Amino acid sequence: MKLMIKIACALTLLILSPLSFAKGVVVDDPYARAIPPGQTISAAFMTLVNGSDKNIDLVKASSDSAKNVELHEHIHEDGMMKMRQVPKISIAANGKTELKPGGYHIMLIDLVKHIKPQDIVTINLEFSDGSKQEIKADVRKIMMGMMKKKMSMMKFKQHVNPMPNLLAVYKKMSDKLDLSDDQKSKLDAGIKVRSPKIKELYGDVKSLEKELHEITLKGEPLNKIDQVSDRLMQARLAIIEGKTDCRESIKKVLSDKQFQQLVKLYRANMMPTFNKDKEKAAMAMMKHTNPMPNLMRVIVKKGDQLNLTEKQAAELKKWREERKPISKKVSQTIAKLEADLLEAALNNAPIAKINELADGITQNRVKIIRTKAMCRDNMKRILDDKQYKKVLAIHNEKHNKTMH
Ligand SMILES: [Cu+2]
Repeated sequence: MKLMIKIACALTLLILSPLSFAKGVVVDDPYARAIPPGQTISAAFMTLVNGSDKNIDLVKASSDSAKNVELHEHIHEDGMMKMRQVPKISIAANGKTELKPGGYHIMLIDLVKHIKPQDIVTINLEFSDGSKQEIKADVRKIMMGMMKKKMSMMKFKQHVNPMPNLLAVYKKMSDKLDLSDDQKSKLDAGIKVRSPKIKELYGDVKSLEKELHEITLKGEPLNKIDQVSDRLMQARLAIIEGKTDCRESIKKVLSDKQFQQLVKLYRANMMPTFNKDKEKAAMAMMKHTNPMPNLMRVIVKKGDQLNLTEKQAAELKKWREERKPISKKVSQTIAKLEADLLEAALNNAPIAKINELADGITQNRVKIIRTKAMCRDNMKRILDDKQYKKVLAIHNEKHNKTMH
């Protein structure tokens, strides 16, 4: 009898809430942006998946967490990112539409209470097919689209250039330097000449690292990897050289006192910040020092998909345990040398000292690339063809996902 009641209740619930088995749109991973205290506007994001063979529009959103809820999109206008209200957000038949920072979003205006990470915001969605859904968006800390872009550019610059960016101090706080017009125009002229060259070198590093990654996966031999690695080091060295040159010419234009002030401002405002989370910092450092694909990670994380024999598993484990501390140490050495280089450049060390440190960095960077290339070959030796191909497939799937 009890069971009957339960079933009856379940049926009533199903009939009362057609949303629970709505065939139309499925909402995936809804979340809202955490906001700083005092702010009353936030936004919600999610992926809308349309499982039907008709186009469906999201036509309305509401929430008891905000007095006013609007559908928005981001657009580029006059070189600026702007957002504006839209009457609907379409989801193509059997397709999906992603609401994400910098794109479509649901704007939560006049929040009735402060929302912070780990809170839940309930949002009601209405679709053009007449269906309605209540979703629970968890509140997360996320960066704005532009901010994210800027941050990733900054990270990339730190990745390529271990030298202090002294000209940034001039660009951002020249009022604190007390420069004459003549000095300013000389610095401006220097920037105009140098900046495109450095930018080009940044681009070279980016494309060479990509090439290195790709040819390693393609199975190119060690000597080919060495060649690309060599070109990569040339580009990296050219950046350090260019930046050293830049420091020298700034010194020529500024008085000693002004230069000291410039260094002081740099130290106070622009020293690169490293991650406080230790594990994340270590991961970031590995990425910073190693442009090669991390195939060993596939073995560690997805080894169960590879049908490894006991012997293979043991061999891989042994190799990994031997190598891991070595890679880690080389990576730490690079980090240390780069920190030394930054200090040397700021402390007005002679060019010979800078070159010495730059050489040390280069040698260790080459060492990491070599080690990783050999790691690939050793893995190929231990695994059979099919298994190795599977490793590549898993790696590529993961890599392509994180690249987008
Ligand atoms: Cu908006």
